[in-house]
Amino acid sequence: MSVPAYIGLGGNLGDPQAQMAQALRLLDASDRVRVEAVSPLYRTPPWGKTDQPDFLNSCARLRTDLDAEALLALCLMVENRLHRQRAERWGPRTIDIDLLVFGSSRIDTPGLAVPHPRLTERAFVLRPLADLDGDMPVLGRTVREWLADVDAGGIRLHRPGGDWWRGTGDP
Ligand code: GSY
Repeated sequence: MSVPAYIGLGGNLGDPQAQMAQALRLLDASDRVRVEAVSPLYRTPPWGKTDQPDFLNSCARLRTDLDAEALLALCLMVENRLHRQRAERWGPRTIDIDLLVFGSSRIDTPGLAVPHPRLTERAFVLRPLADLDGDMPVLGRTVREWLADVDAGGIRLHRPGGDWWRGTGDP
């Protein structure tokens, strides 16, 4: 388990908190991945297409011995297992899992770009990511520095702490 990897989770259809919690439990149940830390859960105004419900968003730091492509494939499997629904590109969705950062890797292939190219402009990612590792350098600045440059005004704390995703039942 050597590489720290950061993912962003979000959703605004159905029961996003339950879907994100189950996604984290499914990832943690893999013997190749450990969920090391999870940010608080935030209610965030929609970004991009604004005439849709608020999202819930969070970030998590994982440890994995998978490579970035395999971790992304696992995240997509988890989304599919949770019956992800998404009708339009920037529209509402039940669950979204984005691979944000994978160690110090910079990858830019047709299927995968890390660090995530829109990370530095999205307050709904930077706010929870700063809770996990505000001093982490990403694309030349720290997460906290990027956060200071975006409008995070509409973001509200929904569930404090890093344990909101832990359940008692099956993953
Ligand atoms: O992958 C991002 C999905 N998404 C979100 C989101 O997760 N949160 C907010 N607040 N707005 C969003 N717009 C899109 S697309």
